[in-house]
Amino acid sequence: MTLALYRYQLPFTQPLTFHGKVEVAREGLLVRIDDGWGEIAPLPGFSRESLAEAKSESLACLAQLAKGQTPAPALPSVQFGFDCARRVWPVQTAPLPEPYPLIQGAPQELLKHWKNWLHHTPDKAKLKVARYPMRDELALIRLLCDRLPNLKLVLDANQGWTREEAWTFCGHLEANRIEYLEDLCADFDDIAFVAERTGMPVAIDELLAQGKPWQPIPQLKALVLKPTLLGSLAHCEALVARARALRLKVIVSSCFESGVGLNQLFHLAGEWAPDQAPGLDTRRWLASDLLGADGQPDPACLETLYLSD
Ligand code: OSB
Ligand code: MG
Repeated sequence: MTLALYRYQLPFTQPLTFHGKVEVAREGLLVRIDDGWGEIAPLPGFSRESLAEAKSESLACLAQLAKGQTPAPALPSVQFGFDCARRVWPVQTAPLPEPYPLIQGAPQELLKHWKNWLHHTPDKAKLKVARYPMRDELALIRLLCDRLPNLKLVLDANQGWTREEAWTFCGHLEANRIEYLEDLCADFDDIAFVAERTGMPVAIDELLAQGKPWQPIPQLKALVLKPTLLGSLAHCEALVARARALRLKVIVSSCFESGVGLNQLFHLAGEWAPDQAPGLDTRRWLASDLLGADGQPDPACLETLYLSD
């Protein structure tokens, strides 16, 4: 049995902010179990575990595997990586819709240079909100909606608003131009309060990963699933089943994983939500990848932390 753990670091194309933390590169781990690979990459600001904690739990799990035991990791990113490495991946059949683009940057800059990027924007795109002054964010939304009449926007507040702020912001939006608003506030009660009063379609993402309570309300349209944060594939699959029963959309979404994790997320999106454009446009923000020409992780990009035999 081949068992291995590697570390990687991939620079971002520009510094990105995760819950106030500015990061210039993505760091993570790859686990190998025979010919199966998995990615373990806690996202600073989003994951509760650090990379160091994920590394020590991964090493402990590999030691158990080496002894013929079955490891049961507790950290979400480690659960996801080990589940992927041990999974039998069925051959993908149906094509998946293209990921919708993730537009990043300061509204003032995006507004200044709109001619360079706006015409590349398809009918669904995602914008982060609750980061800059509300009037700048609203000006950018107005530009997008005016110039692209077929566009529907996904707006993600990353729990950044109080219910009053969310209510004020939503008062300036046209519900029919909004695909949904992700994580308006930190608690579902506040999201429901705003959604019920403004009629805005909403979705939950981080709230699910945090294990916070939620209920179906008529304005709830989608569950956004980030397996790196949610953990085991069984947990993700239970949420997919819940979404199906409630007729909610499932959006499989990434946490800036490398090509290894992203390809697996594409695969999972094809199985769990074949008709939905996935939230996998994070690849564009990584300056390089770990995959060689053969589609396998390139050893030259990896630092070996553990290798059996
Ligand atoms: O807020 O949904 C988020 C990526 C990393 C951390 C948080 C988020 C994201 C994304 C991924 O937005 C892309 C997507 O969901 O479309
Ligand atoms: Mg989100």
